[in-house]
Amino acid sequence: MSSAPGKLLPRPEIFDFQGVSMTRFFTDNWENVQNFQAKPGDILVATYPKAGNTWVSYILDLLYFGQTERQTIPIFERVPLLELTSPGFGSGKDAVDKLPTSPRVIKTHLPVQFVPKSFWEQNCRIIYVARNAKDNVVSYFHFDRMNRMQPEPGGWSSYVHRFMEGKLMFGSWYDHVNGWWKKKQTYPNLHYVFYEDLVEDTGREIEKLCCFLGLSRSDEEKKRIIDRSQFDNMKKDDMVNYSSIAVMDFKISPFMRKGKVGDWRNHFSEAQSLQFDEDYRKKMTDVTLQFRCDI
Ligand code: PPS
Repeated sequence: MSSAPGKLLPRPEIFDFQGVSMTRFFTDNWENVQNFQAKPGDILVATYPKAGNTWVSYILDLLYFGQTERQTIPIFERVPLLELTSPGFGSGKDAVDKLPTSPRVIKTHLPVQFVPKSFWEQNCRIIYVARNAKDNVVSYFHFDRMNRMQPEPGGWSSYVHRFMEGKLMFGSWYDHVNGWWKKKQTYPNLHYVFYEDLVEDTGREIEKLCCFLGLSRSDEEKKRIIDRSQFDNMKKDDMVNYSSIAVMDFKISPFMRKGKVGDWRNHFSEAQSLQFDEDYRKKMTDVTLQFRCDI
């Protein structure tokens, strides 16, 4: 997987695709992605963009494969993004097909209705990671500023409005987190994780992951994984910090940016926050799904 050619690409246009805002990098390979053949052991890590996918993917990689020579392979090759296809990156679906590991850990940002049906047919284990809307939109804004494979973000104020309208890549955050939350009611092999819980107590969440995956690891091993997957350690590690991706300009903003809960306070004005909250209450009517914007 070479990253260099991507640097020359113009930023993609965003368009409505079956009711969800998408770019061609995630729709060009649509039929192949929809026909993807999952294996029963596959583990899907699903998130709205910037909700902690890389973190959880890395934890799973460490839980299953430990500190082997795998640690010299970039995380986006160990855990490919299924729906991605671009001249610089090739096809995520092909990359998954070529994965030699068992289980295969697979990344997706697809809303639940777009997940290839073989995942459900094979009863695959799925981990969904959700992050509070305010920190999620902040992280997404900085990502879109630095990543030329994403549509032009424009200014912060208009960006927040487009987030509220569901007009960013992969569509509405509100539909995404709710759609996956509802799926949990009917699909038991889905583990719903909150980014804020991971930040608050990574060890506790790793315990829950082990329980869900039926894994038992020694206390020593779990301590090592907690340490390796800490923000500062991941930020330093070129195999997980995305520093080898040419389309990302870390001078604008690094991939491993802050890793905090509550950074939204440094971005939202009081008026923006009030307007956002009012709109949020109208959209997030399921009282069983609660997020924390501070911990
Ligand atoms: S992507 O591009 O959609 O796959 O991004 P994703 O990995 O889902 O989310 C990136 C944000 O997760 C933060 N992150 C972490 N936070 C805390 N601890 C650890 N270990 C960690 N690893 C990744 C990353 O910094 C991005 O959030 P922001 O707020 O921008 O820092």
